[in-house]
Amino acid sequence: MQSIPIERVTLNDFFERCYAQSYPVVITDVVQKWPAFDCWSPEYFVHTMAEKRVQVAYTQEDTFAYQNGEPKYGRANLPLAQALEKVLQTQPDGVRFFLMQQPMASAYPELMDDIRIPDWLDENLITINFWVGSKGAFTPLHFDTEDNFIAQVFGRKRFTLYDPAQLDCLYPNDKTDKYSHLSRVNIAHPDHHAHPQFHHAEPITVTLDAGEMLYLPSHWWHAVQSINVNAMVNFWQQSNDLKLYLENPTGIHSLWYLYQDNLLQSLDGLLDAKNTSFLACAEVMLNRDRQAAVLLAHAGLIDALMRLDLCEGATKKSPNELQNLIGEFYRRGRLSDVDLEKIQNWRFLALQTFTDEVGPADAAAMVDDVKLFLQQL
Ligand SMILES: O=C(O)CCC(=O)C(=O)O
Repeated sequence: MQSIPIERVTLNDFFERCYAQSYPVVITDVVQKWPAFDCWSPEYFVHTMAEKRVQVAYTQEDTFAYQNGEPKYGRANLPLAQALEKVLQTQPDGVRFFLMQQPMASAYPELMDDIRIPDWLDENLITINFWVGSKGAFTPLHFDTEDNFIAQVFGRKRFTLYDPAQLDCLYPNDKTDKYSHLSRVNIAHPDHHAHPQFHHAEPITVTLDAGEMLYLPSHWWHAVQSINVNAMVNFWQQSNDLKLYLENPTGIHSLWYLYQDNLLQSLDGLLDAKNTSFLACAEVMLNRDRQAAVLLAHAGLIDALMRLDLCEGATKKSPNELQNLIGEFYRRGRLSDVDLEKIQNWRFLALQTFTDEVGPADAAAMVDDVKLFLQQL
């Protein structure tokens, strides 16, 4: 399959022509201005933080893959100097090491002055990660639910990208899988018998050189190979593209991933910014994907309960404290036995969408009932 070339642009061009298009592009004139571009090297890291203990990933294969909801690679806790020594050389026993997705601000504060947080991102909303990859280390095909700005500081990486609209050719893991944002296709050795549509997928490949930054919009599928020993920093920030979750097949698939992670509550800010609600989205979705409508309606219920709790003076709870929250409302007489039963049934319907189809009448009734319930809450 021929790969589509990717454009290289200046930061000015990026803002004038590219950012709004949600299409991957390489920005050429950002990372070169960072102090890190001049000073980072494996020796510099050892010199700056030799004794710091770090979690380094290792595997017997090239690929840092997952199977049956578990990573197939291990993690060792080592002093940085030792971890880097292992990253620099493939070990005689074939084991490969990768300093993978290290939370930079908390775990590597001494490196923060060497980088520049892009001023078009919101410092309060971003996650910054630091990566040092060994030659050949391979991150298998997956998507993330955030926009990604990937800054290559030294060394090179090859990215293979697929548009989120190509979901049907990319064989994501089942919705129930903890890693449902991963593809089952090993793109280095595709099994065309098991994944016959994969050869229709149209990749975009790009080699990111030292000093370049890749803009990878949220939900774009990507697999990444380290061409040589390299260091990179990436910035994740939630996309402001609500339509993705309501219209795009990968965006819709990601609703189940986010539901497993946080009962969809991470979409709350995006919905507020777009002046809409989970319930309004659920109504729209009934005609497009009623399974997603059920999930959104359930998220709307949770959102309303959490907002009510905040209004009543409680501190913000995490979605996994939901059961306590419901119990608390019940004890205070805010919810009746009938309410509890309804809430339980809606939760079951939401869970049913992971494995079975919810029928059209049940989905429509749930969206209506949750709406009515929230009006009376
Ligand atoms: O660099 C890698 O190996 C993986 C990077 C990645 O998947 C990401 O930044 O989302």
